[in-house]
Amino acid sequence: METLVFGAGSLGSLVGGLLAREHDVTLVGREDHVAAIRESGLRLEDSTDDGALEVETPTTTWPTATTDGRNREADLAIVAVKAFDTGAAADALATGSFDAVLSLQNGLGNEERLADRLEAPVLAGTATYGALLREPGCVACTGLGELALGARAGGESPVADRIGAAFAAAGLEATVATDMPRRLWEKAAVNAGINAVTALTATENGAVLETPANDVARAATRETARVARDCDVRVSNREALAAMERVAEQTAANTSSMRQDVLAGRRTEIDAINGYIAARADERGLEVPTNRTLTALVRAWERGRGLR
Ligand code: KPL
Repeated sequence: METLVFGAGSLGSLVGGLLAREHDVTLVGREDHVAAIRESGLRLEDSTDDGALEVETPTTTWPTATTDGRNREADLAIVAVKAFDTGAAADALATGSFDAVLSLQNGLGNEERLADRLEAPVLAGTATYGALLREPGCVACTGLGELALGARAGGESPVADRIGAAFAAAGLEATVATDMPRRLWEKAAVNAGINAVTALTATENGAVLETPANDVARAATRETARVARDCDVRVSNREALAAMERVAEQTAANTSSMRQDVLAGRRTEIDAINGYIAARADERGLEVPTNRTLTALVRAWERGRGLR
């Protein structure tokens, strides 16, 4: 399976690198990372207890993420760019030809943006692997997780079945799921609880298990489940809270992606997480004060940094 990974940051490089054990993979990512991979291949390190993921992966690369995906052809394009780059990724991918597109991104609304622009079927994906770009050319797997993919509106998808089988052939187990909307909202509920709280309090994920951060994280997660249900996606408060606290426990020592962005002085994915939830709640006349406050605080930080 010829695969283009568009947005080879930490997660994109990890998934692409693992797929490259069996398939032709092209990584499209940032210039320094790409240059390092060109020079000596992609190094995947295993920082979990498992000790099983150390591989050297030869890949082909291009130097810039949002322009050089143009006019490419592949069986599959995996979109792993930051949520705010989804529009630019869609524009670039629209000039190429792909049999299927798989979004492996944080937040909600990414698949719709891609599908609005692209002819190929767009699948939804969730990945709960911990991944960290240690240095250009080197990505560490900091937590083994689950990968799920399927039709973005839910239900059976022969395209998803094919891609799931291709992932399995590379030793990358992926659940082919018929309930992607529920999975996406549950993941959003996890991210809504953990990401902004850890970014704003400069803490690791485990901190949201302790008061007062726990109260804020639980409120954001509960509000998200409420909005999901109003959007006809069945996520109970209990399930969402259990998922958020389970992930916080399993990744207690990890730095959330939003905190990583803040530490690096980069724009965050707040608009696709708490901001998206607040916007959907607005449309539906629902109150989500915690998501609204977290969104306002992170956006204020971004404005102060000239990032928006
Ligand atoms: O997905 C994550 C993120 O950091 O964006 C969590 C689940 C919070 C793990 O760090």
